[in-house]
Amino acid sequence: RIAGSSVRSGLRFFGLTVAQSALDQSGDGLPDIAVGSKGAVLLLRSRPIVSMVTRVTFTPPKIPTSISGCTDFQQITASVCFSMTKATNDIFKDLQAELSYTLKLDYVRQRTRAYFTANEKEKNFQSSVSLQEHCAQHPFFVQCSLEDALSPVDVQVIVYFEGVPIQTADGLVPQLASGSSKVTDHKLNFEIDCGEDKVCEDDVRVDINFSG
Ligand SMILES: [Ca+2]
Repeated sequence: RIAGSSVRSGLRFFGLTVAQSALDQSGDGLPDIAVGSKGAVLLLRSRPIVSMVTRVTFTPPKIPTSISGCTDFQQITASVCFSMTKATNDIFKDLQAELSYTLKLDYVRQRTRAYFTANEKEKNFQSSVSLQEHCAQHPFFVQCSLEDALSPVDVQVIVYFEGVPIQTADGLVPQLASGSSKVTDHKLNFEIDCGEDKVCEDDVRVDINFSG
């Protein structure tokens, strides 16, 4: 339901008539609806819809095993990439959006093992994206001599999407598809130490010695 007052102030009898078929009057490949009110007919244009995928890779890809014996900290760089693609078959070639996103490190734990700077386990960033992949590098640190160097460090990305008005289309604003996830989880695993030959085998032996 669209209220007349949300379209233009002073409209009377908004919705008096509604065009039966949705035709593309504006010629941008997206259907429009003509809605009549007293003394005026307004063309409601549908907005281009985009989907977005968030991808995170780490360098190094796993937390090195040397971390258990280190005296300082290990730096890891998260490469956060956003790919925006069109979900509607429109004529626009230069759709843009402003993203603000939050990176949360080891967020499932109360005592975090990763941080950006001292005690800072989450941070906000901004990025302008268009219809190609945009990546940004975010270095952070993993503590040394961890008590738990087995369960992965969970990194969460929360994205807030704001479409940039299209100048050539009277300020029509791209919209994010409802199916695009705004919150994504990524895992940073520990390298498993399998000895010098780098081959991991079960090496559990139990010696039971009955005596007496
Ligand atoms: Ca249209």
